[in-house]
Amino acid sequence: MTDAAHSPVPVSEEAPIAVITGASSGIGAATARRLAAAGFRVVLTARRAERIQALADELPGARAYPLDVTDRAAVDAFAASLPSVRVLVNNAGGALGADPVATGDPADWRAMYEVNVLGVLNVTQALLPALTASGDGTVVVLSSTAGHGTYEGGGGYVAAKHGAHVLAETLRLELCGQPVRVIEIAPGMVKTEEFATTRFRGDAEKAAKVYEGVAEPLTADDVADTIEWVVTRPSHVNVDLLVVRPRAQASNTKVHRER
Ligand code: 8X3
Repeated sequence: MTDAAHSPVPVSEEAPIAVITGASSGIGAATARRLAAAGFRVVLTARRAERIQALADELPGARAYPLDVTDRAAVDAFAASLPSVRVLVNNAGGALGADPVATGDPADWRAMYEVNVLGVLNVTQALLPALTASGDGTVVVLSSTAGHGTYEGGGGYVAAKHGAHVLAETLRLELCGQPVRVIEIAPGMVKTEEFATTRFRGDAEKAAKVYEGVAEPLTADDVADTIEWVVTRPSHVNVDLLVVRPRAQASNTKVHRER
């Protein structure tokens, strides 16, 4: 990134800490870049250590911490390593398969629930004391438009993202009166290097079909832009839910494709 919005700014030792999960690629990596440029000390977590270290090396004041958000003991150890936390961006997640409910693999459903729901629960629970102690905490949950409506073949991903949505809504109610806001971002079609490829287990042809003929799917940076915006609103402003889709996508099932 070389434009003014992304040019590095010096980060002081006192700069607030923003933790980003799933920061090794896509929306997580783009968010790390944006929040670092906005003056946060970013802590990048993901399972792939080399990737987050390489990105942390690029960003002033950044730190990488290899982490599997589904491993609660590891998440607790991570939380204990942080001196303070102002912002948590729960971005780690993903889809596995696009099978009908009738034939979907329960192991896929379980894995998606683990990362998209229990992963958010683990990290949020572990960091909540520090977020509250900051006196001005922000929890961001990256759900999906799949958390607000269904589609054929959505299967376990739709179910899990509904879980993430409900977790965010419930937490907001429960924290009302405390200095922590809970923000949900629900992106629609975002073309990242890995989301669809992972969903279709490396089948590049199937992955490409997701975006076929769509003039401009959202980019990871489009979503990171919304995350930067919600996080940098004044503390009393809570953007409960932000749904963002490309112009060519009017709903989960209505997408304009140019032939
Ligand atoms: C991704 C959106 O439409 O692939 O979270 O479920 S969709």
